[in-house]
Amino acid sequence: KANGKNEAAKLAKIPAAANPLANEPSAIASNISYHVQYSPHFSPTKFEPEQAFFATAESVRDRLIQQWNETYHHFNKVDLKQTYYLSMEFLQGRTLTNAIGSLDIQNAYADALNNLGHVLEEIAEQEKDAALGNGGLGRLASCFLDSMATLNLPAWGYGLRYRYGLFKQKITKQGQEEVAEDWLEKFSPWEVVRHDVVFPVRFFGSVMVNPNGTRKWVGGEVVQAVAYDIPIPGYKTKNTISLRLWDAKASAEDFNLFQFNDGQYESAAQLHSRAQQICAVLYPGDSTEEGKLLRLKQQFFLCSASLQDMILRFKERKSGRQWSEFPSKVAVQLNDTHPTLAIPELMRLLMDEEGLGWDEAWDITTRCLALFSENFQFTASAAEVAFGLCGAQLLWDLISEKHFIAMVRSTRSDLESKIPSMCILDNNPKKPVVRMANLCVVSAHTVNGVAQLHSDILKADLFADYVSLWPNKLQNKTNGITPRRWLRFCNPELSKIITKWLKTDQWVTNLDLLVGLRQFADNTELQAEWESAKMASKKHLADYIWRVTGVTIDPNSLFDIQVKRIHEYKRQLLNILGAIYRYKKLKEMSPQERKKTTPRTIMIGGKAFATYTNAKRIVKLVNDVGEFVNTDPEVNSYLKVVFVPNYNVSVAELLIPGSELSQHISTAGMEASGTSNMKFSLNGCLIIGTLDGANVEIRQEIGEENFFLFGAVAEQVPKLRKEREDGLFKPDPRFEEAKQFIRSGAFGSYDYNPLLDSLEGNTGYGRGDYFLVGYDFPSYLEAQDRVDQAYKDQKKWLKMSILSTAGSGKFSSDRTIAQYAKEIWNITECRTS
Ligand code: B1H
Repeated sequence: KANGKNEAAKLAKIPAAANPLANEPSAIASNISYHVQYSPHFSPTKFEPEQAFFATAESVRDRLIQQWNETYHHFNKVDLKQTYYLSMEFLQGRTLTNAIGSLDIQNAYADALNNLGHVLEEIAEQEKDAALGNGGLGRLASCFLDSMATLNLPAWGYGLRYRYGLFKQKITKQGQEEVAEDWLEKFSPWEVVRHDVVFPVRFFGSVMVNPNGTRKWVGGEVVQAVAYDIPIPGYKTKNTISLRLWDAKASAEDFNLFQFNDGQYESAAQLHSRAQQICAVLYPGDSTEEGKLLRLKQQFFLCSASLQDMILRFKERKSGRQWSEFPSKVAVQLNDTHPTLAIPELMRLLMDEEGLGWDEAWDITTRCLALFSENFQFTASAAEVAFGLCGAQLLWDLISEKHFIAMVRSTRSDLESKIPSMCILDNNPKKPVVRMANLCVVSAHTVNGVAQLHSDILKADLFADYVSLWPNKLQNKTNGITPRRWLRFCNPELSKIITKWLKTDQWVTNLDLLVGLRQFADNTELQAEWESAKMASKKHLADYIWRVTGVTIDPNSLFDIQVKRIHEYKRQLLNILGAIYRYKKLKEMSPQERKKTTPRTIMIGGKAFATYTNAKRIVKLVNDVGEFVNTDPEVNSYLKVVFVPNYNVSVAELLIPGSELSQHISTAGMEASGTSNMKFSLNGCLIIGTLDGANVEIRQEIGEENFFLFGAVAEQVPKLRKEREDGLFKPDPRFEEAKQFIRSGAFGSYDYNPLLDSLEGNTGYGRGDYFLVGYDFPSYLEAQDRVDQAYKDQKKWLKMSILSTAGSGKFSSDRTIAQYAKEIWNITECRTS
């Protein structure tokens, strides 16, 4: 441990390195010492872990900047087609370990820090997660950036620099409490502000049409978008790409000095404070009209600034080029429908700022854009956004769907009756709305789902009419995860074993090589090593759980984990009802019988959206069940239930290596893909799950016998819901027993009735059990019995675990991104040598 003051005094005596960017521990130590002294952010007397973290990060950044700038110049010079990935979310997590791992200088940094009296792992834990996202959608964006960099692809990410990312979850007696998390409270050592990259973004105002037909959008509110870049290093390659995050700022002229001097301080700074609202928080509540408008402003801000930046780069890279070249230089990928306003904004920029005609602008726009759709529900009103930002007439002109209608009529008269539902605009004269999903499908050259099942459902249901119009527009690209963060760096013990048995570490960038582990799945030596790595991770996790919850868990019990956003369709309720049933059965057993059971530790973690009441009730229930079960001395050595607070990327990095079973138990047909299922499986964790999202493909890859399957399949779901509605469903007595136990007040005085009512049929207070928890409960319990049996045979379990890892090669985001690059974006490698 560093002794703050003395260490700081010693730093000044470390000699300057001849080459501060050399990767020897002594040069690194002197570089760190340099930053403590000459990039000071703290008093000069301290060199405690926090100060050491910032100085270490700055020294890593020096190394990154060098190759980052080279990549920047190289992309400019070679001028290949480049992909721009627009996303409202990026869930980056921590950067330090990932960066030094990618630069392949972990050991040198560990030694350098040791010499300075610190331990690398402890220093890394000082870093705050950059949580500019919610869950899977945002983490996918971050995994994709990692793969784009590693595959040396000319590609960039664009997002927003939210000051408060996702809230910090505190668990109190009331359940979940949200606290703003200020990842920029001190500063982020990774971001670089580009004072020269600033674009105006206009909101509201009006449209002036000149006599010659050209338009000018004037007035309204103009906010400056300022670029902040974060380097994204590829793994063991020089290529380092950018995540460009926009911050919103009013200009000095917008500060009303006259009003200020008149004592009207608030109105003087009104435009400044309005600008600041835009990037204040990720997902501001949208139950009010103001909230809806703010979200839309955020989306437009991202789209407008990013497109202006792309256009400028297109012009700067080569002067005097033709607009027709634009689609061969620029590919824009929209992450879900949130950045849909990129479509009318690109049209506007091309027509009104660059003077192109509608047809040419439309041709360019549609050839650049691709989208992947995440959501099944977006035809509903939630995705229909009222006009407003730039005036109905302007939007109407830009996306002018008379072209679309004319095209359908002239080529497919059989679709005439479908036109009203396929149109972009809902022609309601009182309150016209844009159907974002339709706008995307009509405008993008490709739309893809994120797992095979999801893509099939999109084609069969939501987009069926478009499929018949454009048979090749809809594609599938099954999601993936980066093996760097999600195995190599978060689970170094297991990684070492894999490298030893495969006799190469090439699997880190070619994950298909993992299949080579299959031939050793029965090997007792490998099994012993596998078991001891898992045990080490479980102990590490048990220690963490004790620190954050005060609950002691037994590393010899089966570690069973469900971590993801809390949502009714993800069915954490099914999990907890199963736990309650398990508790009741344990209670009924004799001590001898109990001894024969498989001890379990059930861990559940995740955040509930602040206004999603039922999700918050689920959080409260899990906590209450935990408190009850964990303090029952008869049972608590056979069952523990733990709610893991504040689930985020860095907590996931601890949980996943220590997991043995994980639950991916959504109602079939409702989870677009899921990506944590891939992370768990890659780390040798077995899955209990439904045939939903990417589970289907994971099960295919790792083998049916290694997957604990249960539950209804997607095609059955509508019929089962109908039966539930018609009162034809007879619930299993075990389901009734578990619910009854909650109703009895066993878990305290909190009113769980509204939650339980959601599980009843449509009669009385019942709300129909839309997510079919009751229907799937018996088969879930049976699958859990199979888990308990399998765990008793550790040799068999270890084999299944090895086969899970061995079969996870397909789920590398390198594979996903290579497919996007080839089949959608049409971009090729651009390696910086
Ligand atoms: C996913 C979202 C999402 N899809 C809107 N869509 C949100 C949409 O607060 N909002 O407004 C928040 C999130 N999130 C997830 O994307 C899917 O549910 C997962 O199944 C999928 O694996 C993931 C990545 O594709």
